[in-house]
Amino acid sequence: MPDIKLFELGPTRSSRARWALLEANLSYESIGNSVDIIGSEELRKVHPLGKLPAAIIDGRPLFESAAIVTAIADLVPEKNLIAKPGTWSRYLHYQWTSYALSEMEAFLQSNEVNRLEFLLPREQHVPDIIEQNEMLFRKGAAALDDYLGGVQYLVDDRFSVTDIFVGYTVSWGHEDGLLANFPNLLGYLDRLLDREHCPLTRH
Ligand SMILES: N[C@@H](CCC(=O)N[C@@H](CS)C(=O)NCC(=O)O)C(=O)O
Repeated sequence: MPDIKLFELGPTRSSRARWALLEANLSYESIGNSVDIIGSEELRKVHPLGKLPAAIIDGRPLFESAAIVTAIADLVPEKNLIAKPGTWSRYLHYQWTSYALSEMEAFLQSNEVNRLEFLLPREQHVPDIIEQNEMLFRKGAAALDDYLGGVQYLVDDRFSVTDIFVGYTVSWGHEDGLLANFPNLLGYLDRLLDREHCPLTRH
């Protein structure tokens, strides 16, 4: 069994890694689970910005939730949680995780940074950016909604860690009230929420 330590906290993006570990049926040591872990010395040794999630897998540090869920899925090839390395389907995994991060989640993150004092002091907020972020998120979401009109899941039309990653982004958009007019995204989210280990919240 691999030795896995996960720096995590509740519903943050670390829940992607926790969900992948549960689907993989891999046990792990949970580190943190308190807001004090963010930015701590201990976490900075693994993630240079002190953000969550971060993991140590067989002694090797890894950060960014996309990298962590990919590594977890590759630990258990028999579970079919990700397309095999070197296949076109694997490139589609990278395509959709990169797409969700850059064309959708980046705008949600910018909104959060410009709303919460916890992340940035109020005097550094740029409230005018929020409307533009919502418009750009919807643009990215519209293309994903179109794609999900023809399939149930993103790669090879079967559940994989690609859906764990992208599902979190879609759920965050829903929480921010940005999924009106995207019925396929709402249906996709429902399918993910029906899964036993899904940590996402029904909004
Ligand atoms: N792209 C990163 C985002 C990491 C991130 O921003 N995590 C948040 C929690 S959801 C965090 O630790 N925020 C604390 C901060 O920004 O200082 C990932 O997907 O792992």
